[in-house]
Amino acid sequence: MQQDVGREIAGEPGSGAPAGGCDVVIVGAGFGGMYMLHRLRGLGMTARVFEAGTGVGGTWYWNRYPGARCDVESMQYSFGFSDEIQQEWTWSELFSGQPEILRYANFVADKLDLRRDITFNTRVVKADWSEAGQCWLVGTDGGETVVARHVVMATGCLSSSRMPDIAGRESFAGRVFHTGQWPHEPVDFTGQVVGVIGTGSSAIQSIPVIAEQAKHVYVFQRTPNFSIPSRNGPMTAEYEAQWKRDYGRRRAEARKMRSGVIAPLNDKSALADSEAARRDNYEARWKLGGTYFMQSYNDLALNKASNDTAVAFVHEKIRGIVKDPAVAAKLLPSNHPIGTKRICVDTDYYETFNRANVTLVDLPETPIKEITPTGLDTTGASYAFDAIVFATGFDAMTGTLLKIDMRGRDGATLREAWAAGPHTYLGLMTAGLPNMFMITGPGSPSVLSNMIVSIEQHVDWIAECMGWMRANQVAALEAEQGAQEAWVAHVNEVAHRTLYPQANSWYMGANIPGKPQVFMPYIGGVGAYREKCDAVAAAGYEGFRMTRARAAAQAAE
Ligand code: NA7
Repeated sequence: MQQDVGREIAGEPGSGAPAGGCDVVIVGAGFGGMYMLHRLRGLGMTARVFEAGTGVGGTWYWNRYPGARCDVESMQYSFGFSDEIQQEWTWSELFSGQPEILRYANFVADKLDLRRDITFNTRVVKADWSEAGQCWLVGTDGGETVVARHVVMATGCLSSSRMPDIAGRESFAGRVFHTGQWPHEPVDFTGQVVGVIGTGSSAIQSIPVIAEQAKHVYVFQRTPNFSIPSRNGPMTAEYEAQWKRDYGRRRAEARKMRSGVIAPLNDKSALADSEAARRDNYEARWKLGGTYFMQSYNDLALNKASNDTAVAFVHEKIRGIVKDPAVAAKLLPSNHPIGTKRICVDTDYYETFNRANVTLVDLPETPIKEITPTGLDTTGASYAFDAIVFATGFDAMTGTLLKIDMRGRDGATLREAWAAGPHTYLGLMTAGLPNMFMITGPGSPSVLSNMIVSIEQHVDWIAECMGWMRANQVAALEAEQGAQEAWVAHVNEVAHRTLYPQANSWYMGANIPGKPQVFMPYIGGVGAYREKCDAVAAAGYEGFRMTRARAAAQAAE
């Protein structure tokens, strides 16, 4: 049983901020944490934000690798809550690169004067629930303990980067990088030989840029991925004005879409078109570029035969772009349906393999034996390089949350509660951990959606919930076990109606040895999910149990 120190610190449990503390501790100052802070201020609540980095921006603060870019259009991947912000900010490209998105995050932080409530360079390492105080005691790596009525985890879905367990990894004497923890100072690969491990989204974006600079690049590929050209380009004044004139309507429309992105849909099965019509359609989508390719037909994620037609088209494109047929053959993804691993979006990825200074090493053919002081040995050859880039991904969706030692009611830990995979109610809360909210947690659309749209929806829901709790003198709110298990079953059931679970993806936890293999995000769509969350709130927070503030409970006796 945890030592309950909340009574002394917090005094009588009420529904406002505990004595000597604040209403809310927010963990993380990415887009989720920033908007949460702003909303809470609007409610007159006090909040403290803790951020491990030295600045705001979250994902866009850490992922500074060459070529890092958002695969959702900037006019859509941006905050919609403030007309002033959306009218004032100007994007220079259709799909913005990391530096510009980070500038945008800083612009928002300045505009809303957010930094005065953010403690940078500080990680939250533990959080203990005090039953007596009905509040959390939040501990940081700086040794500070903060008392708060609520905790909001705005920790991001891809924030724990992962280094693979390859023998000899520590022995490499050259420079070592991970795409998710790229240095802040410019990295110059001029004249250098670089080994890139991984061919996920981060690798696919960075390899063409590194290859422009480096003397030679060795790409170590375990699983080929599907990638669609982004067709990025400069923002035109006309396109921007079109959006800005119509932002109100378009943001509302995006919130109802499955993906939170306004996209050209096609309400037709791929099998309903003739082969020639299908080819024309795929050609048009390939020219349009980006993730819209997956919306070529309405059943690419549902029907294997339909999906196969899209696979065949992309294979043909890869064969057409890559000049050496043997290299092209190695780049053809074949062990998962297209889109069931996050579809990649690139600028000149496949073209890069036509360069004389790029070599593809197929790991299934010649697996890695070990990393050596000078490079890497596979079963086929030894490679020497000056630098290694690990583009090996993240412990997605749960990694960062589980690093924090969270102990809820009766000492129940998050780690135990999630031993068989994340169990949440609506991806917002977990039973046993009262007043602990997650922004885009597992069990919500999160990574399958436009993250900013989903962040705004969660922040609005959480802020309204906290306002409601205060107005109704509720000290604590917690997911009911039954409601949670029904939601987990629904999340699973919907996922298994699709082809997604067929891939060994990070959506399934498959990239982390020993991680439970469950489909973590909610695939039911952003619009339907929002309706469900709103209905739960309208029904007096159905599926949540409440503890009334002591004064209110006494008055009722
Ligand atoms: P991903 O998509 O998880 O990609 C990681 C890549 O690293 C992937 O190709 C992996 O191959 C590869 N990998 C991982 N471990 C190893 C080892 N031990 N040996 C060789 N190759 C390995 O991460 P990203 O950062 O690219 O993208 C994450 C998300 O960020 C992306 O989906 C966007 O939403 C933005 P595997 O496929 O596991 O065989």
